[in-house]
Amino acid sequence: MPRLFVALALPEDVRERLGFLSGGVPGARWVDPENLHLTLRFIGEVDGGWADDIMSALGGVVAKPFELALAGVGHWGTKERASAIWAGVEKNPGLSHLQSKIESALVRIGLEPEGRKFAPHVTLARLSGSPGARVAKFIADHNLFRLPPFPVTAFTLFSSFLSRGGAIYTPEVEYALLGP
Ligand code: 2AM
Repeated sequence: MPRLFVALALPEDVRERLGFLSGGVPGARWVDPENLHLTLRFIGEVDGGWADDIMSALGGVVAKPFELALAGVGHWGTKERASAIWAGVEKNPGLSHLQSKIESALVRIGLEPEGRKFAPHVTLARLSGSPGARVAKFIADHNLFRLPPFPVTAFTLFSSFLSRGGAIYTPEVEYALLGP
């Protein structure tokens, strides 16, 4: 059964520039640039019938395109026991609106609500046993990280398969955001 999640795919130049951040943290498993994305809603494993309902619910989401700027870096966990480092997002009402539309569409068809507050981020690396001082240095070194805004004109339903080489993400359906 596939694991599903809803995310923003990132333009190639954005993924490439995020890729330049990789390095300098022992114990970090850096996400391949082609796999970098911004999760809007993790769904998890679902069986076939659900997948159809999910696809039609997502197809009913109406939201406008917006511009998105990635900025800042941060980590999950304490510095001494950090589990991941990520790039952040500048405050973005268009993104929050889209995420809440997706959340309510999925809850309406019967998925469990996501209990956690939406914290938009692009995971750059997953960490195990990374020294706190090196995590702190990474955060300090990239304190001023910011990419020029790019247009977001669609969101994507991805499937995720865990393989020996790590997760493989496949875009399954792309949903256009509608003008003006
Ligand atoms: P992450 O980037 O913060 O690790 C595909 O696995 C995407 O879904 C990832 O971006 C991951 O977020 C997110 N994800 C994976 N497992 C999750 C879970 N149990 N709850 C919430 N999000 C999850």
